[in-house]
Amino acid sequence: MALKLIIGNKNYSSWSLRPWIAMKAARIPFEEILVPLDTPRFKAEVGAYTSAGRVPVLLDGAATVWESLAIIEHLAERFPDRAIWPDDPAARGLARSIAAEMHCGFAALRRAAPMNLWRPVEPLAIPPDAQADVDHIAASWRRAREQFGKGGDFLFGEFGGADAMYAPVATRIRTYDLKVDAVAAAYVDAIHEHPAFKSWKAAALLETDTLAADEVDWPVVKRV
Ligand SMILES: N[C@@H](CCC(=O)N[C@@H](CS)C(=O)NCC(=O)O)C(=O)O
Repeated sequence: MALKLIIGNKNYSSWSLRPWIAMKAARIPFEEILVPLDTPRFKAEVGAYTSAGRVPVLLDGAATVWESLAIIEHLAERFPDRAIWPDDPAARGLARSIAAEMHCGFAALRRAAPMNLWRPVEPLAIPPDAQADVDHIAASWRRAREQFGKGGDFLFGEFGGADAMYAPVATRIRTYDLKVDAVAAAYVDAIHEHPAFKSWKAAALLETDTLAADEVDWPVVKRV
């Protein structure tokens, strides 16, 4: 039976992007089911799969998996030949550590600079705790790139689970012109050049539903 991934809006749903891009990059076929966020149908439709009532949700035969990182772990187990995590235990340990940190952390950055793919690139002043998140993320990226990233443009060379977890952060750095070092800036470019990301973003730009909470210029909605 084909895998199904339930996601929210492509412009805003950063958690949905994570498993979606992990699956596309790993060439795992799946059916995408988009349920628009903050609509009357959302709670009913998503709630039918999990009382968490949030996306993403992966349906894989008898398995229903939610939480973006749990989905990526499920995929790594289910498709062991797709190198979602690095083979080398030291690299894998770092990849899992930073992926877990993303999953449970960086609230200040997420609050100050929501993913919003249709907003034109314009600088945004973010508070010191959000900049501290950015600085720590950039340090993790530098560590991964320098120690394990020689085989490609992504954190551990080829695109993998850690890149999937951080792809939305790369968009926040780009959209709000946040201050990062040259290694992080090059990595942000690599994410934006990935064909799977380009295809997600192209679909996002066609969307029309607006979420006030994710528009930092509200009530103005700036669109490219
Ligand atoms: N920790 C969860 C976060 C999921 C989440 O917050 N998803 C948002 C969309 S990006 C959502 O479903 N929001 C709808 C709601 O809370 O009603 C994960 O990793 O998947």
